[in-house]
Amino acid sequence: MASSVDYSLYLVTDSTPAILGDRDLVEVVEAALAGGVTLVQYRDKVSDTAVLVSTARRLHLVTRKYNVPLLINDRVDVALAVGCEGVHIGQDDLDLRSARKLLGEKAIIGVTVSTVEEARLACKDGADYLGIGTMFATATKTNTKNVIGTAGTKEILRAISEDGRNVRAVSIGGINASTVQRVLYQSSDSKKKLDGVAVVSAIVAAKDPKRAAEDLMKLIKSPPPFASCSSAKTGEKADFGNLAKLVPAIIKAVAEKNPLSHNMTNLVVQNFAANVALSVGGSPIMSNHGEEAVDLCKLGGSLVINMGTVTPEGLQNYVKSLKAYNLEGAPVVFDPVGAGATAVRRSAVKTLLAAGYFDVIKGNEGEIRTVFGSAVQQKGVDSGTSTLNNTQKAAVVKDLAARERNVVVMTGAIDLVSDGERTFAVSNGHELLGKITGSGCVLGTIISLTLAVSRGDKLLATLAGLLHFEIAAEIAAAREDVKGPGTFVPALIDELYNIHTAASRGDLMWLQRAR
Ligand code: 3NM
Ligand code: MG
Repeated sequence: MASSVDYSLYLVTDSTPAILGDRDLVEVVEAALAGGVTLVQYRDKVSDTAVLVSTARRLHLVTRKYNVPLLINDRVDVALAVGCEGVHIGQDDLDLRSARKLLGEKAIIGVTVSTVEEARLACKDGADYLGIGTMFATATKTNTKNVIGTAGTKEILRAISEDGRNVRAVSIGGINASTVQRVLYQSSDSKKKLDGVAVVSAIVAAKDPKRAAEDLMKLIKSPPPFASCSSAKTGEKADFGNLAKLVPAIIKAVAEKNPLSHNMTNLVVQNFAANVALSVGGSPIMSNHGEEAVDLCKLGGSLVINMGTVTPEGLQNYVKSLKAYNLEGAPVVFDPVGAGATAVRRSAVKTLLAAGYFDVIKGNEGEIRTVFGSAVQQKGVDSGTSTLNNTQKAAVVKDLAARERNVVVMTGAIDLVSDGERTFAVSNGHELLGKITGSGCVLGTIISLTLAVSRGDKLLATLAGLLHFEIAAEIAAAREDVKGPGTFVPALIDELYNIHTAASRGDLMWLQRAR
């Protein structure tokens, strides 16, 4: 029994008025079963034992009708009295070994874990599955110990993949129709995927629990819209030369398709970013109003979220737009400007990573390391003093990209790019880029345009934007009329434009500089 359980859509019940309302729990569960729920846990922290047993008996009648196992939260005695299929125990409940002794080998026993240590112990003690949480902060259970997100969940999955018994795993906490696909996509490690998700309010509090279960199941069974912009196949060789050959076609496609680049960017660079987008053949719109994203995301372009002048209201607008673009499967670039400078910015990074999926994250060393989770103190938006060599930087970039299942760019004298499988160092560019404002920001804008026309390989799209920009900077800096940062800016815009027209003509001279 335990090994054949389907964990895809795991309903955890809640009988509190705030979630169940005045409906009958058994009716709600039956509707959810009709909608395709594959496993049910009766969770009631307040009722008397007699009520628990009688409700569990009624629930067991309907779960058996649907051939779905019923587990009881915490109460091994109730499970024994009812003769249902098992229990789910938390870290503060009866320990797993004792529960197993009482219930026997055939019972399904799951354990709540929020750390690698708890997960390892539960595996060792013979858990059938782990409820890994808390994925996102949730009003349903406010006393949870750790909000671990997709990154923390992935770490636990990686740890339990080392356990030979193939312990199963579900994620819990704040999972609903708008988050479920990303949870499954970003949590999964190459060696161990989530077997499913556990939800309370997304089904129990839904107006129509059957429909809610059906909708969730559909989402669980299909890849998220943004996965169409998928990265490399596992094990693919990183061949810079071969990839660089594909770059001109992408720059040409930007010129031909004139895609939209929706920038939610800082006050300093709006004008510069718009000019740069135009110079490479894009169609810029500077809009910081989150409500506009529902229309803009449908226009075939992409979004840049640049938190250079973040405000509380701005952050809410970023979240709205991010969700709209994710839903549409349209690419999003994240520029975590000054991420390590203040507590507000570090917190904004966390909020945004929990709110949606970024196809590309681009920043300097301090920013990327902050997004990765290192304690880095940035001064203003500068990178801060570097303590890493290039090999270490490349490792951070690769690990972050693997964790988020996206592409990460760390800019610097040498730019590092990775999709978690293939990692490249690009040494084009010029130091004058560090003497003007917004050079990193406008790179985000260019990458948004190459991503918009090349969704098949995000790493290639990112590399195309990066080479276009860095080589233009190199050519501009070498011009006789460029005397310093002031004259460099217009020259850079000109050379971005020149590469764009050269690529359209099929002239590839500029690309010979790629290194
Ligand atoms: N356990 P919803 S979170 C029962 O983190 C429970 O261990 C959690 O409810 C944990 O799907 C949670 O409504 C509640 O967010 C999940
Ligand atoms: Mg418990």
